[in-house]
Amino acid sequence: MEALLKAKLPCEIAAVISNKADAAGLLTAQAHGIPTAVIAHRDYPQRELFDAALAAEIDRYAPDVLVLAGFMRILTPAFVGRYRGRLINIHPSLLPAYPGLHTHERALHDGVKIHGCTVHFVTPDLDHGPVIIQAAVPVLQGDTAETLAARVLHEEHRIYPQAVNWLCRDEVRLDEQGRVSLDRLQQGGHPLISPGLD
Ligand code: NHR
Repeated sequence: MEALLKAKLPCEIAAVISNKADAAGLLTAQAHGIPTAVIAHRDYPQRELFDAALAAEIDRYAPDVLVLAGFMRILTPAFVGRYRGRLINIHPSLLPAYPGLHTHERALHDGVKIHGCTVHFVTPDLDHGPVIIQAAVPVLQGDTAETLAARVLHEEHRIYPQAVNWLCRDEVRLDEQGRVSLDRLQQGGHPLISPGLD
């Protein structure tokens, strides 16, 4: 979230909303003069009721775009459908590899040599929404979950502002078929070989 604030995006950040009253991002938002709200999931006996309260709070601001950042509650199909094509998440793996939790530990356990992060549209299918942008990083000898997480996080802070920028400018969209279309030539795309060649 801080990386998004620093990125000087072509949009106004309407509000920061958390399900946890002690989320650090709330204080950061307040320090930037951004309105905040807490909708505590524990106050709601069912996910549908939590999501309805969350949507009601969100809709007070009538945002064009919704950005999940460290948001850890699975959202119901009704919620996701309400914001179709406008709701994105960043996940710390190269999806569709390692959906869910503890991605870095699982990558290390499997011995994969390339790991990374993915920005995707949120759909009811958890961590399987259409991919907008990904960054790959090498897994290095001696990596722990912490060192690997830090390497991935550095790239998260680069690709998430890019994805939000495209979405705010209407340069990326989710089409009727559920595919991502981007109004740009896909450039860059450098190969990553890990470990490197001799
Ligand atoms: N909701 C939908 N419908 N689809 C997605 O792709 C979502 C989503 C909500 C959150 C973020 C995701 C991640 O990047 C995300 C993607 C939480 C869980 C989870 O198991 C899974 C994936 C993600 C976030 N949550 C538990 C739950 O019962 C609670 C876990 C906890 O509180 O620590 O909701 O990682």
